[in-house]
Amino acid sequence: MKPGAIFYTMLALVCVACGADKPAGESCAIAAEYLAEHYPGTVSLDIDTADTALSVPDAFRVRREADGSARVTSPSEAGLLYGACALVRMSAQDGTAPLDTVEVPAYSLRVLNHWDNLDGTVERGYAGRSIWKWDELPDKISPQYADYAMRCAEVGINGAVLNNVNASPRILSSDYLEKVKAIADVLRPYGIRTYLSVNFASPMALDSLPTADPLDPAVRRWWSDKADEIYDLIPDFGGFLVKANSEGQPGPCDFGRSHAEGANMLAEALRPHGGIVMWRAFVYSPADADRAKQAYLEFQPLDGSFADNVILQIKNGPVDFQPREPYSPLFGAMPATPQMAELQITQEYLGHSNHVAYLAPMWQEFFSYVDPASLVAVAGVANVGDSECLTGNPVADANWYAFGRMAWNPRLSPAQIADEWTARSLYADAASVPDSVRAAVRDMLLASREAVVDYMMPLGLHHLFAFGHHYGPEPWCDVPGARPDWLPRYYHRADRVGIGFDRTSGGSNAVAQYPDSLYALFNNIDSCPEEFLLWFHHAPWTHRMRSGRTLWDELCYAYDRGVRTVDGFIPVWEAARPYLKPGVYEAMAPRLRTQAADARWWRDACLLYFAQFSRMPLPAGIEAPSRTLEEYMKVQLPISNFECPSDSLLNLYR
Ligand code: BDP
Repeated sequence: MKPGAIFYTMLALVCVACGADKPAGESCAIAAEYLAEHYPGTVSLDIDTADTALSVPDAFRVRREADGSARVTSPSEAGLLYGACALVRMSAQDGTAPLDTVEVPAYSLRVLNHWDNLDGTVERGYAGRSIWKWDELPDKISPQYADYAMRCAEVGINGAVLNNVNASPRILSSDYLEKVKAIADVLRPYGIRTYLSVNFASPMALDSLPTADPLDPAVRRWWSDKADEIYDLIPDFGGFLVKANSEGQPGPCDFGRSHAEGANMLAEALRPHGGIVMWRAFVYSPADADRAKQAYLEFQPLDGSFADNVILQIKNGPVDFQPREPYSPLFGAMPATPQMAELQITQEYLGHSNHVAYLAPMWQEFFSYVDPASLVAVAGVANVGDSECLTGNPVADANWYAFGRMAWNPRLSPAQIADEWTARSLYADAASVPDSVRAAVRDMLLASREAVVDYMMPLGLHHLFAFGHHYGPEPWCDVPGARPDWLPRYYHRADRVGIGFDRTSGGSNAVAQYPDSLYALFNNIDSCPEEFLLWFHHAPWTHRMRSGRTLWDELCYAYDRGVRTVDGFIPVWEAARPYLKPGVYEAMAPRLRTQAADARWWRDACLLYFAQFSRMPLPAGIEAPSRTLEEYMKVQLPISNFECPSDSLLNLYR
């Protein structure tokens, strides 16, 4: 349904959110404006604190009244805004409000993590520069802030950590806090609380304290004064996100203290104000022989020792946002510690903003192993920047949308989310799209992440990426002096016998970190799911797969399947062309060609490289590589972000 002139009549929007004798609050006004633009009928928005089904503030009810008008109720104004957005979403198919629907979010905290630096760059960001214009703030407010906030509100995202986890101490300087306040003031009416990533050594960097030891009284006072200063400016400030003792960041271990001691010190400073600490479990050191085990080894023994306003934020997998990883065994292993999942929306390891990779299936897979009820919150590393569409390309928005929808309800199906998103964002007039086109586009989205897994690193392979930019293949990569656990060979371990990382009881025994039933499943090469085979096993090239093929042949077929799948995206896109919103076809068509070319590059480079070890020929039906391994090994991409809608990145950078 299109809000055209004839439908564009908000006849009687009654906003009584704040009581009959008070003017409606700002969130309610935003909801009204949104409805006026997107919903053709009459709606009333009412605060309701008596409805027991609305068990948390963000919950809402959407109902169709006898006269055909719609009524949205919620205990909070933010809930009314979410309800208004849900009404638009739910009526998108047939133009009518649902009879009576109640929605209660799975988590009270649904937060985006921006990896934005104060110099305007975005770590692992592929959507332009930072949306936060630190140089202009607090005086100038970019209109993109409100656009961003509305896009978050549409899917119920209610928190934003503004800056990179590799945090500059300067974010806590008084000058920057004024800028943060200006952003927080824009986000607040959209139901979004503001959070900051903090550098653990901030007291030393900003005020020359001799230490950042969390047990030092002067350090504790510094943090508690800083919290007071922040809350004076931003009374609903959410709290801190911390990357400590990881990849060179300072942390409590530098002072002989534990992660719990560090987190609890910050928690104590925030507690009087109701703030929280999200403490990341993303730590690894070359100390243990298997990087995949390290977060568990470090954190599991600390179960029960964190303050109750600390949440442990754990990446979905045990290594680092690979196209496919098994879930991190830390989930569920710390029953006395609140935990949250960190998912990555930005496509650091999935083709940046050049490849289509719809991530809802990946997150659904995660939630099939990790009970959503065992978590207290979900975070997503944002794919937002200052590009016109905010996400670098218009289809990448599907992942921002899907993240928000799954943070609200992790049991939503990827297909339903895809249908909602395409109706809202892709088609000019969803009702006029033929079923065959709609189904083909949906199938393309649903197949896309698996296609990336296939053409980059199938069967449990991981981290074959080029050093630095994580875009192209470099299974051969060798950087003199680099930590071994940053190099692909550490992970694939290809040799004359076979390929894969032996994490079984006979190898690194990482498998023992999983519950018994999964331990048994993963540890045995015959029962291990084949999508995780080379994650857990160093399997012989001749290992017989369930298809009857050898491992080598299966690997070749998987790589080739990935290429063929993305080849198939191009005709789907052509068929969808007449129905897309303006500019969307043009933005994606060259990217799909790049993706198809990159998929060949991945397949050919990896297979040529691994063939040196397997010494087996490509099976029948697999396209012969168009270049030699030596040629692929010469490819150099620039380290900086590249947005590259061209026929082949490979040709550009040889
Ligand atoms: C890795 C990224 C790196 C991040 C790090 C993190 O390559 O840029 O700083 O994770 O999550 O995925 O801290």
